[in-house]
Amino acid sequence: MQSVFKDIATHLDAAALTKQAVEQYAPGTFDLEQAYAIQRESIAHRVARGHAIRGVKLGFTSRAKMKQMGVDDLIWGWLTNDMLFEEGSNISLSAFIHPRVEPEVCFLTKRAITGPITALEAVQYIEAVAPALEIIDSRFQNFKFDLNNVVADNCSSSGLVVGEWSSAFTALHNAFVSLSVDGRPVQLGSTAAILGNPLRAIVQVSRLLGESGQTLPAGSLIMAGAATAAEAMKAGTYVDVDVRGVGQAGFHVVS
Ligand code: OOG
Ligand code: MG
Repeated sequence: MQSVFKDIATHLDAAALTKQAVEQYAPGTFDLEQAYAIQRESIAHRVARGHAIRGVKLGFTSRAKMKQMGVDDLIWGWLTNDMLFEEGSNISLSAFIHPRVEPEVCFLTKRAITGPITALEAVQYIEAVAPALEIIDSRFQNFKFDLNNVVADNCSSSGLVVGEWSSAFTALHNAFVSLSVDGRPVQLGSTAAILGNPLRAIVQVSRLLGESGQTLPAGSLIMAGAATAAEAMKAGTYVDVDVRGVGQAGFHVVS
């Protein structure tokens, strides 16, 4: 890897660590393939600090998210165990730059994904599904980025809260989703907004892993992408997601 890309990975990793937003890179600084290489290098920094890889996340799997952020391509990034927060816990804004929260579903794999799988096979690879909240925190100023920048920044990944696991796979094709703040719904949607059915996230992940020559072990998490736009996190509130027929998950935002 060219040292200029190594430096970008170090710079983005430092932005996450110090919670200082940085400027987006100018178009042409790196292409999409180089952005994924920068992403992997920034994850290597986390792993070197003792954090284990726990799975992957997809981004821009719903129109609502594409529209909110102005990016139309599906993206993927890595989840590490330092991103996991307990359901119902207090999550401090001080751990982030300008965090937002969005409603998702999370899968737990039961078999290693080592090559492309079809939609019909997807469920055979899944141990369980859970309602989930993703905390995204772009390392870029004003939460603004283009496709290559957000990919290099590990797709804004910064935290997740996962509710109770179940095998409610059949509910997923069109489950009502609500994101509430202090019990008041702020974003409403359906799991159908996520690739038509969030189970397709498994298919997409298998394809992307295959293309990049990587595999995902059994027991990994897969975040399918948000069903609705994200909301800024505010101290003193309680945020929760309800995925009807699948369950609920929430956390307290503290300063
Ligand atoms: C990029 C990450 C997108 C999703 O669920 O669509 C994403 C961002 O919006 O900052 O996580
Ligand atoms: Mg997300």
